[in-house]
Amino acid sequence: MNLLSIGGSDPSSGAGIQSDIKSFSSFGAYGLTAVTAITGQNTSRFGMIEPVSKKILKNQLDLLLSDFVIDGVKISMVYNSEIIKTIFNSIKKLSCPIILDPVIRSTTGGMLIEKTAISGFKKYLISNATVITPNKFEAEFLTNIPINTTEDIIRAGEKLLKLGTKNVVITGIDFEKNNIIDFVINEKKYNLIKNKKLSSVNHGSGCNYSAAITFAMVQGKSVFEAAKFAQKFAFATIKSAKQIGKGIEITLSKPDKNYSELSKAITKFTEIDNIASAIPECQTNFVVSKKSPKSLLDILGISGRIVKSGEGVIKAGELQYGGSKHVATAILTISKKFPQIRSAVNIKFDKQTISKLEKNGFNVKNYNRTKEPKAIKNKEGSSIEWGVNSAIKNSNQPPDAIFHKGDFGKEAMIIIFGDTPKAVVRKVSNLFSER
Ligand code: PXL
Repeated sequence: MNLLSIGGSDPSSGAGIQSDIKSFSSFGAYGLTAVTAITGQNTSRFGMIEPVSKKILKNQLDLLLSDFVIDGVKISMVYNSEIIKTIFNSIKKLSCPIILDPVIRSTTGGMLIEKTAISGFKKYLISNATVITPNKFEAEFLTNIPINTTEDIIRAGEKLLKLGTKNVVITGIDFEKNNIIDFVINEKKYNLIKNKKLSSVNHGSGCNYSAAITFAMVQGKSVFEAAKFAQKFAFATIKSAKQIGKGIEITLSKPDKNYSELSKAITKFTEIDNIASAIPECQTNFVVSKKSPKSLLDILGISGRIVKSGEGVIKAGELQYGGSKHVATAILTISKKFPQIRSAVNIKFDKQTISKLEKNGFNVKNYNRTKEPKAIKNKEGSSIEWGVNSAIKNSNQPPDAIFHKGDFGKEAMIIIFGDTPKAVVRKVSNLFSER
């Protein structure tokens, strides 16, 4: 997934485009940037701002848009009218989600937009946004509605919707002593998302929030689900904030261990002797899940597959949440009964493999695809759920493997399960290394 951040440079990397690159990579997305302005700032002081010329901004955007598939755009600091129009001219060609973080003022005091640019900001950018994410101050500033009650929030949200944006998320409402509340507002509906208030002054949490909602919207989540994801992410970055300079703390995202664990296991998998013989026609995916997965988007897999290449195998594609459908569905299903099972890989069906698994003392289950009810066969994606459930129905022990022998036009398959990617690759390694 390629995400483009259009905004200002913050040399402290706490906010701005530098922070977005960090956030995007922590989601496994690729971060592109177009700089609108250069700021001089550190963790104590906001210094100068120098907006870039429309010529170089246009050049950055033209070159990016002509080369990369842009899956989502986040716009933050835009500073002046010229920059706003230049951005508008580029993004009007795009059909991906556009998230606008209407930043007005930095925590350390710098103004991030000129007063004279506000009307153009509304006319060209708010009007074209999929979601805008003002905090309380920004919502007040943009609507001239002082926010003291829930009714004020709804009124401010509706006023912003009238400008053309499809959704408004007003963040950081602190009416309650111990909670912080975000309001998701669209078409006369509103929803609240609550979290514990963290009493810390920090640099970057707003940028982290809007980067996260951008990623989640591009994944296809609803605005409400995307806002929940963003609040969780921003909360975690505040919790792991550090005083890196001499002033306020910079928010930090902890690396997602699933990426490194799955990456390592995939490399080990590709190094197993004779592993090419284990790759089925439909190829192989290898997945790991977050704890208690709720949808395929909570399961990290390969956006392509593991494929044969010459005598060996290679990973074709990137690790991505939602990157696998079939193997991830098996995990989603099995984790409801055996929550400790978080990882799986599919390999080619072979009688020898099954007898070896059984000889090694592994718990092997199976299902019969020819017995699959018609209604399930006809429902896209439900075969695996049905199969896995029927395979583990009478089982009190988590399975190490589940297989089926195929059906007309359906390839036979084995899925190897484990608590971690490392455990899964060890099981597979046992099967193939001594053949
Ligand atoms: O947090 C908003 C923000 C966005 N972009 C840049 C910033 C800031 C806050 O300091 O400096 C460049």
